[in-house]
Amino acid sequence: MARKQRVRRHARLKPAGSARSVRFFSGNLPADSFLDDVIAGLSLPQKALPPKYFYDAEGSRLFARICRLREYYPTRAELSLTRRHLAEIARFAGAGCELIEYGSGEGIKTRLLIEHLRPARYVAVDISEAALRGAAARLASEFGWLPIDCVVGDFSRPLNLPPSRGARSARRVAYFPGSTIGNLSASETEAFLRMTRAQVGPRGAMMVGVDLKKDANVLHAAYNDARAVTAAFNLNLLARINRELDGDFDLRRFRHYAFYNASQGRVEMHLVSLAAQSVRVGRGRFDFEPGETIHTENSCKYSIDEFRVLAAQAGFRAARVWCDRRGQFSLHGLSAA
Ligand code: AVJ
Repeated sequence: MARKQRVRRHARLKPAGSARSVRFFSGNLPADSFLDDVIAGLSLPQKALPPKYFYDAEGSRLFARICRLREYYPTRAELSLTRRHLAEIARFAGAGCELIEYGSGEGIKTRLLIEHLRPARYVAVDISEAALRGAAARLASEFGWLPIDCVVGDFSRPLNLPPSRGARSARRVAYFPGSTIGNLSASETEAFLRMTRAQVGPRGAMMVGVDLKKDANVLHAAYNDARAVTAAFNLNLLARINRELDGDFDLRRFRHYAFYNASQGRVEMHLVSLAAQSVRVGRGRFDFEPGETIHTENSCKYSIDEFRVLAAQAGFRAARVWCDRRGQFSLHGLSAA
C-alpha cells in the first residue's frame, strides 16, 4: 500500500518570504484528485474535465494574460464597477470585517477593497499555491498592518477556514469576484452559496461578481481572442495532464472551440479532436473520434434577476447590486440574514 498521503487539515505550510503577517495552510486537496478526476471525466460519454485544473503555474500565467486582452471585458468591467461604487461596497461589507476571498488571482480589486475596508484579517483561498504566494507577498508588502491567511484548497468542496487570530471574531464577509461562480452549474452554485452562508454565519455577508448576459458577439470575441491566448489556456490543460499524469496528448491534434450556448445562458469551451486518435493517461486509454470534444469549461452568464433567484434559493438575501457603467458586469451584495 502506498504511504498515507492525506493532507492534514490546516497543516501549516512554509512561510512566504519574510512577511511575518502571512500564514499558509493546506486545505482540502487530496494528493491524487487530479488523476482521478481526469480518468473519470475522460470516461464520460461527453468527455469533460473540471476547469479548476486550468490553474497550474502556467495556466495561472495564461489566465493573467487573458485578463489583459482587449476582447476580455470582464476583468476591466469589474474593476471599473469596483472603483465606481467603492465607498458603497465598503460600507456594505463593513470596516473591520474579516474578508475571505475565493480564487484570489492577481488581486487588483482586492487591493482597492482592502485599502478602503481596512479588514481585521484577509483570508485567501485558492487552488494554486503559486498564485497565492505571489498575491500574498504583494499584499503583505503593501499592507504591513494586515494579517493574511492563505488556504491552498478547492473551494468547490467543504473547506474549514483557519480560526480567527483575535480574541473576538469579526463579522465575516466572503468575496468571490471575477465571475468564477460562472464555472458552476445551477445546483453547484446553490451548494456553494449554502456552504459559504454557513461559513460566514448569521451576521455575515457575501459579495459575488457575476458576468451579465449580453450580445453573443461580445461573448464570442472574449473567448476567441485574436492572439489565441484563450486557446493556449484551454490547451494547457492537456499539456498539464502530459506533464503531471504521464499523458501523451498530441496538442497539435486538438483545437480550442468556444461558443455561446444561448439556451443554457453560458459560454462553453471545448477541445476538439482533429482526428481519430487514442490517448493514454497513466494506465488509462481513451479513444477519440474525429470532431469529438472534451468539454473543459462553462462560463454562465446571468441577468441580475436570475442571479437573485439563485442567491435566494441558497438562503441569502440579495441586498445590493452594483454594475459598471456599460452594464457588462455585476457585483451582488448578499446578506446571510
Ligand atoms: C475565471 C472562470 C471567470 O469564465 O471567463 C477566461 C475563465 N476561461 N477565458 C471565465 C476563462 C476562458 C473565466 N473565469
